[in-house]
Amino acid sequence: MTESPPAAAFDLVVRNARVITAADEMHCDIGVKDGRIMQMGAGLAGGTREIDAQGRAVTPGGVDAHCHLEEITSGPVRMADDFDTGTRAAACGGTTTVIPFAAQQKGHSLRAAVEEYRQRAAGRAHVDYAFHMIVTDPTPEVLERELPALIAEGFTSFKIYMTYDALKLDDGQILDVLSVARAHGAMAMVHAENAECIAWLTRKLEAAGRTAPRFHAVARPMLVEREATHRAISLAELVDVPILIVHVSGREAVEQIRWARSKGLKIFAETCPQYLFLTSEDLGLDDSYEGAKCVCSPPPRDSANQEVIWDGLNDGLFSVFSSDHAPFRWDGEQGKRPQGQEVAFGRIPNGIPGIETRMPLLWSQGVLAGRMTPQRFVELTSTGPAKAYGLHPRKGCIAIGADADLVIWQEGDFTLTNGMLHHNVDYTPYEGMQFKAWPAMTIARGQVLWDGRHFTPAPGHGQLLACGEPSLLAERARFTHRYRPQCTADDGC
Ligand code: DUC
Ligand code: ZN
Ligand code: ZN
Repeated sequence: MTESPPAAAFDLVVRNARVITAADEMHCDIGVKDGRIMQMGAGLAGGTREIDAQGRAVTPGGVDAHCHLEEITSGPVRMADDFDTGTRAAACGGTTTVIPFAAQQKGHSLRAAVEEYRQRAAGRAHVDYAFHMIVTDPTPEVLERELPALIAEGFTSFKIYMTYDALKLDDGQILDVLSVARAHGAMAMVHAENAECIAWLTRKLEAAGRTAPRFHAVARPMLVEREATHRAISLAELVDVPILIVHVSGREAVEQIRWARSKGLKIFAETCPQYLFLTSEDLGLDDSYEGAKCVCSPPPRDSANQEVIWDGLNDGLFSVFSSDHAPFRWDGEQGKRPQGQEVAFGRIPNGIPGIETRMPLLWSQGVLAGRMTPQRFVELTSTGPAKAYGLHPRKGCIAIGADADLVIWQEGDFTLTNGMLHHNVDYTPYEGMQFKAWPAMTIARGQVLWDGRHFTPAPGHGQLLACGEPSLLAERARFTHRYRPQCTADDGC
């Protein structure tokens, strides 16, 4: 009788890894069983699959906590990436968890938006995903029933807009939704730009015939972001709730956030690659339409502001570094040239692709260029977002019990072209940029999705994650009033 070989101790062992976490660095093997990290140490027992990391850096898989996939848009415009192509690109760039947005349509229910978005994603995503909600119509039904129930079900963050007609809330509505965040333990993300100032400037510029893409940045100067950031901070202080200001672009908003923190307010912040690697000059120096490729909001600023963002990334101002991937194609009817037309800047779809380049850009130009420690890189791209949105410690760390979401980094200089990318967009704003590294391998819950050359599709491998209470909320803001009208006797404040 022949004996069958002993079962391997692990499904996968990654050997000889230079493991980098938000706090530490260690050389060890990582043993994976049933999609989770089961053991870490030297000389682990065998795995069904063995991967030799050869001493290369291994970081937690990225958590891209701000990306737009298959979101409903107005008019003829459509987002180019869905849950299939968007999560494929994410995986090839080292991201193993994405958090896109289930957007409420004004006049419709928030619950319906979440359910519809759940259907769109089901069985299609290659990496795990959670949803933020976008609250555009805070009716009593939404405030009193839908939002509390959805938060309890694991949708513990939502975005509110201070601009865009189809999305924006007024100050009273913002106070209402922030009160729900406080009472039920959700993280409110704020898009802070002053809608009236933008509308007024846009009218003036268009009346003067200044309609080229570069005037997008003129219509959204830093003061409109500064004013709205200050207002959002004040509204959060009034309600006594932490908030997270998304896609902070430069000095003026940064100053407001530093001021708020100096008062002890719990104001968190996110920034994105476009504020490190693009400037307003990328929107055009003349009236060429090419600059539409880099139209996003807030717009990229200048090189001095890029330095302010680098400082904030390194000194702890920012907790989260996201892509704000908002994919619109260049060619065709549904993207940057709606119905094939070059349109005035105010009608150019806002957003740029970046889900795949987010991690390699920051690893190349931050860590390998000596501008950021590898630990800070992990904090910003993985651990911080997982903590901000209630996914830690399952996501965002390399630790026993965590999901086996891993990136093995390969160093090597190359020039990026869009043809190397896996999104469904026909351009990248980073065309021609020098990179120093790219993921040699991306592993999502123990499964190799990207091996440095090939993507192995795994539709349905990505699962919808229920988020817990964001751990960043654990520290409450300081109380500002003895009498707080938002409190009722039984809401625990
Ligand atoms: N700005 C946003 O607020 N969302 C999508 C993309 C953008 O540029
Ligand atoms: Zn936004
Ligand atoms: Zn966005």
